[in-house]
Amino acid sequence: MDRIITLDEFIIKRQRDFPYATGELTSLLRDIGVAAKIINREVNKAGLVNILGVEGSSNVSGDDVQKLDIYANEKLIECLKNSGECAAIASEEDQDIVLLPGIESKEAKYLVAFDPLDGSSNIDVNVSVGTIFGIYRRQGDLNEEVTADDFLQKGDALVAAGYVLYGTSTILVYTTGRGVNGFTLDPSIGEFCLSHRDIKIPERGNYYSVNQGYYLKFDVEMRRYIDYCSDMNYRLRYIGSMVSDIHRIMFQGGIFLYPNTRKFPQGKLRLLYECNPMSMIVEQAGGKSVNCQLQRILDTELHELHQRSTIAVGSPAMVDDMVEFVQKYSAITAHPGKN
Ligand code: AHM
Ligand code: MG
Repeated sequence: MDRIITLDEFIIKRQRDFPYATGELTSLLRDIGVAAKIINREVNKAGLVNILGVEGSSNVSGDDVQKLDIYANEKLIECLKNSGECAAIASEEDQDIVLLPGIESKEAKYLVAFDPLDGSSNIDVNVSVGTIFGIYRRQGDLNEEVTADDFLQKGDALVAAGYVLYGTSTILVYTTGRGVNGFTLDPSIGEFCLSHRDIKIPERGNYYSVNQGYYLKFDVEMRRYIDYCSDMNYRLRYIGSMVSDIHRIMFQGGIFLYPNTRKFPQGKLRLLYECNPMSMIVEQAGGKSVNCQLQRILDTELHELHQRSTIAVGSPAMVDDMVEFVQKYSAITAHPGKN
């Protein structure tokens, strides 16, 4: 049996790989690991909601019951205050950024953006959900108050990114730009243990993941590509939780798509705390991630905190196929007589 390596031990070991690292990022990642354990505990109790009380009511102990995504949001913020390394957060649950109090004489260098509970509508029916996070370095003068503009950095500026999948088991996957590693929570000892070292996404796979119910609302070139996936006998899997759908693709290969629809002309998913962190992880595992304008997600300019984006992400050869399709059919649509 291999020796158990816990998340904390791994993070500290990795810090030594960076000669000038001061431990700040290490502390931040550990804060997030703690929050993930607390959120996991609560997610696992979700099925007991009828016994413990429904949101907006009081439970049997007389405590107010919160919606889980709000709970997850609060826990992440609380845990990120621990080390004092995070100056501010941006979250799907908060319209504006939230400034975190500093710790004496410390200048917090990092900003954390997250979706505390992605796919939260799955909770009610016992289907997996996730947390997504991205860590950015503050630009400019650290003595000045953080503003929302400080978060408007391209995904390429991410220092670290990760997700936690609360599934049949709970797994935390993260990257600091030197490969991707996964840690499974052992509930008996309450530790995330290294279970998936240096994850590499397969070049191709047999899965495509898209809400095919919106087929008629997609652009024609995207419809043609989806027809191609079906012709190729790729298997359709769509959980409705981006973290879960992409996690499958990380190990078995495939492509995840959330194109523009009539309802969401810019796409539905958010660039800062959904598309960018997931794209960094996939790219670090050898995959690709572009939007439906075929621009690399991590190169996309950010103009507002909750900016939406389309996305096609996954196995590199499959993203390339998709790009080729879109180029070919856009040309046909633009010049119908020429083909
Ligand atoms: P959420 O952050 O509000 O939970 O929404 C994001 C989720 C993704 O996890 C998932 O891929 C997508 O929304 C599902 O949307 P749809 O139901 O339109 O297919
Ligand atoms: Mg989300």
